[in-house]
Amino acid sequence: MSACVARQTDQATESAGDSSTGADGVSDEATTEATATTSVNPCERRFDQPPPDGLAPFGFGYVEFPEIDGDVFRFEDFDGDGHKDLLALLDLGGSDGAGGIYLQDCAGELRRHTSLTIPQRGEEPFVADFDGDGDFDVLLRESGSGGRYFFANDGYGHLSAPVTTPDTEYVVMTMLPIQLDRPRADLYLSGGYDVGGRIDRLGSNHVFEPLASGAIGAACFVTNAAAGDLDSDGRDDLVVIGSCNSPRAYLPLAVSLSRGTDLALSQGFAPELGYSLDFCDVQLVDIDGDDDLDIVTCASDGIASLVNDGGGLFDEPRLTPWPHIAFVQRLVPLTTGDGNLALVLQPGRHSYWHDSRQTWIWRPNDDWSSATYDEIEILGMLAGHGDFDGDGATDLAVRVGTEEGHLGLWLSTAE
Ligand SMILES: [Ca+2]
Ligand SMILES: [Ca+2]
Ligand SMILES: [Ca+2]
Ligand SMILES: [Ca+2]
Repeated sequence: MSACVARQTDQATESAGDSSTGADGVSDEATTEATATTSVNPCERRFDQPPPDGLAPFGFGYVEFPEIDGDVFRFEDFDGDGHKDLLALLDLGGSDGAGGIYLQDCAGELRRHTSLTIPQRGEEPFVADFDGDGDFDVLLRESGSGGRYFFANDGYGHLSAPVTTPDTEYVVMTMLPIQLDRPRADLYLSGGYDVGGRIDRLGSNHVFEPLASGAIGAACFVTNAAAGDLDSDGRDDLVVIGSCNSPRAYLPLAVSLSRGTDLALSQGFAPELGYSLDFCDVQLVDIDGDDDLDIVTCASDGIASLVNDGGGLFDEPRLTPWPHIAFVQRLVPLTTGDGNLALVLQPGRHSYWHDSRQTWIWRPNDDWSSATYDEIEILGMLAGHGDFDGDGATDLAVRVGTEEGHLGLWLSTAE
């Protein structure tokens, strides 16, 4: 945990003269809303009373922020002070999209810092350093398109007006940041069938340009993807899942390893597995404690896991049967208070046929041959995850409320 430091006041002073909401849709509210912060003892977190069947029995505390509206939340250190901050986004894809950055102090309190107006079709946010200047920027995908809106961070958590990259010439199935040349993040875009995929890099004009293209990713219709350094060479690698109507090329799960600023397909797992891998999050997490990233996702009959040999080569998928898998689209790995890995599972946001707030905590045995699970009440829909408080363990953000959503945080208290 980083040392407790008082919030610097120079940034608030610096931006005090810029309080208007201009044509760029970005305003600064640092000074006007600073007093909203609740005062507690320095570096002691407050917790609200969690439900008895929530995540508290698994080593989590709960804190709710009714004053922070949002449907989607992301944690990163936007002002570079060592504390993760919050990006909260509301009504993505709708006509009234809005958002803001909240800075975190060492007591875990959040103070509204900047607002942003979301372009009408902006959705699916990504936070990464796309321009390589050492701070976290924000990218929104244009709904149903390959278009993008880029917001540059000035290093202090103020975002620029969005710069638009036009739609691509082909249908983009999936998009995600990938670090092939750290600290800069590029953007992976999957096409379909003969298109393959593409890596785009942000240009100096803040518009993305193709960097590499070809059979990147390889699955026909990529439904989910994840990037992480699978072979420990310092560059991100790529895992995609998807489906394809052309049997010859059917690769429900494909692994591509970085080769410079390109990616080369290294493994594909094919339909003779007897089940499909599709439509659920892919997560890269060390499931066997050997310090390399393994793969976890959903299969048609349970949870699928693939173990890394340390060099980015994977064993055949291992299936842990689980009866409720058909409803699951959201999968978040976290560590419970006993130090073991668990998965939090929820139906997707658009699972209208099902209670999208239904939540399970799923805990595998040592060799993942079976698992125990409990249905739990986490008070909202999964809306983000990451290490919010800097203790190295994953925390969960939930969207609380049925009409307007606000932030609820499940914070790991495991030492
Ligand atoms: Ca910060
Ligand atoms: Ca940046
Ligand atoms: Ca790598
Ligand atoms: Ca591992």
